[in-house]
Amino acid sequence: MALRQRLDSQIIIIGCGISGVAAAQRLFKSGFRNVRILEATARSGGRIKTGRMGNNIIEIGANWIHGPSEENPVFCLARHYGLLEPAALTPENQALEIEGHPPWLPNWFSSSGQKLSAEDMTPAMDLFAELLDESSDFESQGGEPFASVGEYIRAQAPLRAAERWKDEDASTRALRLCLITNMLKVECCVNGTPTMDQLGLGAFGMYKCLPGLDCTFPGGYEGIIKNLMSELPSDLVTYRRPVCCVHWNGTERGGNPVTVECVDGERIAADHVIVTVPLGYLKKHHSTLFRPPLPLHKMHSIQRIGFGTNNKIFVEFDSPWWDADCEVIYLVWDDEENMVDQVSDIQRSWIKKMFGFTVLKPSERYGHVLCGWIAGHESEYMETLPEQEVTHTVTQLIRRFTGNPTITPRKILRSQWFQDPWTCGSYSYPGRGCSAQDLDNLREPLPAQGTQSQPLQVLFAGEATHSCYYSTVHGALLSGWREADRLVAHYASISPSEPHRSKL
Ligand code: 6YU
Repeated sequence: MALRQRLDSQIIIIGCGISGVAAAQRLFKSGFRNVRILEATARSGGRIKTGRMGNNIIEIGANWIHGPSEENPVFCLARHYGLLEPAALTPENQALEIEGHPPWLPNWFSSSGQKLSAEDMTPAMDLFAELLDESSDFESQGGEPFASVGEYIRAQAPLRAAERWKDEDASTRALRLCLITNMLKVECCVNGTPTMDQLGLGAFGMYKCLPGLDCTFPGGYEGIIKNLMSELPSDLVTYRRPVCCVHWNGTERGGNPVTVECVDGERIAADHVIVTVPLGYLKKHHSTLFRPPLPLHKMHSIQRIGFGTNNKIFVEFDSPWWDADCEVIYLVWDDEENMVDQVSDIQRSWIKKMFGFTVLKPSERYGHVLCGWIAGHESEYMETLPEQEVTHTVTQLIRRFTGNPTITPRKILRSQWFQDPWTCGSYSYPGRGCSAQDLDNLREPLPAQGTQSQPLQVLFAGEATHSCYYSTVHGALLSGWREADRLVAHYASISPSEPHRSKL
């Protein structure tokens, strides 16, 4: 009986990002047949989005496999499909413990047009890494001296700087504090937070890093989506079909546990719905997306978990102005000793939030292309500007930091994740006061356990629902598998003597 029900159960997945695709894959493998994905846009992949800039493949969304090693399912799938370069597959690469921060070779430039020396900058990089490391420890200590990572670093850095760098001249000490400000902006991008003052200190350590040196997909990240989709039925996904309401608890006529209402008016009956829409979308639309509304504790957690913007600005040059071995460029403003990571006048100074660039490698493949990174409200403002203005501002910035007034980018292309109506930002982070309970609440299915209604009507997947790999592709993928497994376990637990109330 359970097997028959499993085969017949109607399951709708909302969203065709990696979590939705993963859920579908696992359900089909487990014997479910009536599975359908409704996707708002005309494509699969969601925040995995590969684009082109001239002849170059560029990633508009996810960039790296974070921690490519045996425990990372994205790595294992990418290896299985032959999507990675040999260097990424070596045991040495998989064994590297980088704790989320690849050991890239940097160049530093200051706003007065100077190239800064590693000797002057490395002590500040080390101090920052130490403070970030300590910030992760508060999660297991059960208490936090400050509400946010930003406040902790701002309190500790000057004390340690005064002690450690007392023999340095004042200008070197000041410049090192400016670099700490720059590193705070880097972390805004890494964590997808508008300011490190919004990143909860007690929850920061919830994120877990896997071993392995981050790697990219030479043919584009979307390759993993295409390969997964090729193993699924070709009519699985209905594109351009945004969902506007999930009616649960049998509130719609017809007696189905759930009815999914689409923007075009179509109403689809289902036994189970897996919601994979991004947290940014949920924050904006949860009050209309669910009938009856979500339980209060879930709504509060949706508010407490953060969802921020991190955008890329790709810039192509005729020739490089950075060192041949350089992998990352940090732009240090020499008036930013205060360790404040938000600009006060966004309209005039939004560009100050861009920490610098990563270098697209190898140059034989990409030519001379940099990827600028900018997070926060400054990034959201940048999205509203005409491309010409972004180009002008970036050009002025590079000329100022290099002291070379002739450098002219050949082409610029930027992402606009905040304006994307189906994403409303980039990825999630644990906000101030956030705890593991909030992530539990977010992924808790509806109706809550213990009620009399049919169980598992609405399930929740997506990167923001993963307890320790939130904000990543592997976290999203695992969340899709998790919710599919929840349904598999549910049907496996139904015994013939306890008839399940499914009508289908
Ligand atoms: C990673 C990386 N990476 C850069 C940038 C971005 C992200 N991530 P999806 O949104 O994919 O799918 C939902 C679908 O739902 C979508 O198709 C919608 O159209 C659809 N939808 C919405 N509403 C709907 C409706 N009403 N009806 C129907 N459909 C609807 N991750 O592993 N490596 O390098 C980066 C990066 C610019 C924007 C990233 C990266 C995040 C991933 O892209 C993301 O988690 C998953 O793709 C999400 O998949 P999904 O299925 O959940 O949603 C130490 C420490 C600190 C902690 N953090 C460290 C980690 C750092 C993360 N770094 C990321 C960095 C970059 C550069």
